[in-house]
Amino acid sequence: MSDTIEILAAQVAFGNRRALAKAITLIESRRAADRTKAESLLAALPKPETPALRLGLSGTPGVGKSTFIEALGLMLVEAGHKVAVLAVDPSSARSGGSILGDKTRMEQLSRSPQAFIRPSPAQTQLGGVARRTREAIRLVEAAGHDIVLVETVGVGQSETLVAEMTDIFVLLLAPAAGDELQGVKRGIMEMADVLLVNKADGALKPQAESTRADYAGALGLMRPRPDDPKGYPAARTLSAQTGEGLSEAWDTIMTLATARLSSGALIARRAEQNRTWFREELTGQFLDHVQNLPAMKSAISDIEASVVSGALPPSAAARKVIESVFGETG
Ligand SMILES: Nc1nc2c(ncn2[C@@H]2O[C@H](COP(=O)(O)OP(=O)(O)OP(=O)(O)O)[C@@H](O)[C@H]2O)c(=O)[nH]1
Ligand SMILES: [Mg+2]
Repeated sequence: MSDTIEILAAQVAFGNRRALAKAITLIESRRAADRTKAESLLAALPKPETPALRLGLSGTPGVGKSTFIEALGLMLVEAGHKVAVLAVDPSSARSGGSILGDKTRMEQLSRSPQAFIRPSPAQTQLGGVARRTREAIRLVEAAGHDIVLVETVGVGQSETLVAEMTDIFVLLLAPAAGDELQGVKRGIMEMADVLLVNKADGALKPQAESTRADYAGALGLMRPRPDDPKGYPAARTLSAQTGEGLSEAWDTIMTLATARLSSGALIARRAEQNRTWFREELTGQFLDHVQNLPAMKSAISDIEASVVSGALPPSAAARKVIESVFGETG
């Protein structure tokens, strides 16, 4: 390992913010030489003494995620925690507007020396986003952040991705008119451990409460997770803007976290996540490796034209390529 990587690892572990930012830039890089360095860096990091709490947070645009993170983050920092906020946005829809919004909405938190906020880089591949975020979690934990928030905009597959790398998944919702469940997909509801109906303030307060009751009813119909304490998944109301209900929401999250930690469920979940991560890395690296074999490249270019012209079906052509490189696959 090179000296510079060893020094960078030590600086990250010491809690140096510039080193942390630099380390995250390194793991985000798609250059092959940087990947090798990133792997050495990750290997050189010390394990945190106590596991940090990894929280996933999702909610549709405008529901109040940034406002919530700002309020919660400041509350936690005041209580002596070190908080990291990472964003997952595979669609890279987070254009100028949102980043600008985040800068103003998380203004105080982003100025706190006890907080570290890293927006999502523009990335196209879901796999790349997953790797980058998991590795960034490792880095911020090594830097002493004991609470890691992973935020995602409620679109498509990103919730699954975030739920698969966190200990507890929180879904932020808006007060709904009528008894509609806001078209929240069942799969997303099933992933949620804590549902928080935000904006329970002013004129919206009664609506937020009835929305909470509707969701609580829907949650009651779903199969509880056997290891979780009674009452979970839970639904609460809060106002990220006024702070009302914020500490109760945090208590709801912490009660579950404590229960999962003492029952061993949290450690078991992480072990399973490590297994999934390893399998995904294996598949990804295997693909990269095989696709870059010279024999593979030439076999592909030999056959591609006949697929394009319609002379060969794609499936048969793919099999032919693989057999020509690796022999009969049976
Ligand atoms: N009344 C009320 N408004 C809120 C509350 N929380 C957030 N808002 C407002 O809702 C709007 C959106 O808030 P954001 O925190 O930017 O929402 P977001 O989920 O981060 O939005 P995106 O980043 O675009 O996905 C802003 O105008 C906030 O001021 C709340 O608790 N009560
Ligand atoms: Mg936001």
